[in-house]
Amino acid sequence: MSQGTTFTQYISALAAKDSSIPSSLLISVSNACKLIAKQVEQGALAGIIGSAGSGNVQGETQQKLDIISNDILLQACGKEASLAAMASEEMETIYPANAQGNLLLLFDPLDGSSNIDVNVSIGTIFSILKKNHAGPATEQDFLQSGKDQLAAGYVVYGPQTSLVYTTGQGVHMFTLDHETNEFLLIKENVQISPDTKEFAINMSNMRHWDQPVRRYVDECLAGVEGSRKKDFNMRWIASMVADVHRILCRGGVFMYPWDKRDPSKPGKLRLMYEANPMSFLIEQAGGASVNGKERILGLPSEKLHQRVSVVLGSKNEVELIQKYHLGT
Ligand code: AHM
Ligand code: MG
Repeated sequence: MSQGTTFTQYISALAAKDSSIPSSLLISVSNACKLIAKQVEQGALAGIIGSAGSGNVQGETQQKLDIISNDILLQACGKEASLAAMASEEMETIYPANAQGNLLLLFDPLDGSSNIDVNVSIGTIFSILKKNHAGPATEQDFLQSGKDQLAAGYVVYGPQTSLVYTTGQGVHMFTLDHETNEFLLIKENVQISPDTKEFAINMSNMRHWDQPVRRYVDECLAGVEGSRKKDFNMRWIASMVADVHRILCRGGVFMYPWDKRDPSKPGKLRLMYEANPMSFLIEQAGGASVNGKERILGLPSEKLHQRVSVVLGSKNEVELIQKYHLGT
């Protein structure tokens, strides 16, 4: 479709040919994100900066904007007839919508919370699943493997507000036009280059990493003099949405691996509403996404707020890191 097509037109045209595309829910999510974008832009002027003084189920301090964004998504999507229930990083258990609905929506309403107060890019991540039975949804219905997602995407609130999504038919990017308040198509079928000279990881955790991650990063740092024979650059935004957006735009590898700070935790990031949707996008764009040894989209999901180690991005780089983990 031509540049400038609105997200609503784009998704409606696809749904006219393929009824499995959850077009109405996707449009509701995009509308909620426009409202969140307004709050983000206003910042202190809207009184949204700072801690809410509460904690979420993961024991993390909630920011005002975490709660505001969560409420906006619940409100905007709750009216959607096709939606049975929602689950969020900010809610302990599921939030019922319409018992007759056959879709499930998961989201991280405001990813990169530590960047809200300092005016750095943040985002909303979402994933849509099918409910596989009649009657009200249960938490168990959400525990599906990532490969069964119907749709996934994110909105990044940065210098531009951009929406990126997939329904398993490529990855498409839209940017919010403030004149018309519409997301307009800027790029179809985004592809990630298989090779890269850029990696993203929180280096302050280096002493806690496992050997395969250390080996990979040490080799990147050795540059042209080392075994990789090329210099690498490093970026870490501390907003997964912004780091993944950069990788979709110009390649790279993102890692939030397991580390020894809390050995019982499989990782920091959450499988259901962070790693799964991002892995769907990355694979659809020709990249790869693993937890170290295994493909993230193939992992069984055991609980709503399950954590996972994440290595994703340019295919050849991710495969090399996977090889180091497998010891092959
Ligand atoms: P959040 O959902 O509470 O914002 O946490 C997830 C974020 C990711 O966006 C980002 O990659 C990571 O946490 C940054 O963590 P750290 O501050 O440990 O570098
Ligand atoms: Mg998050």
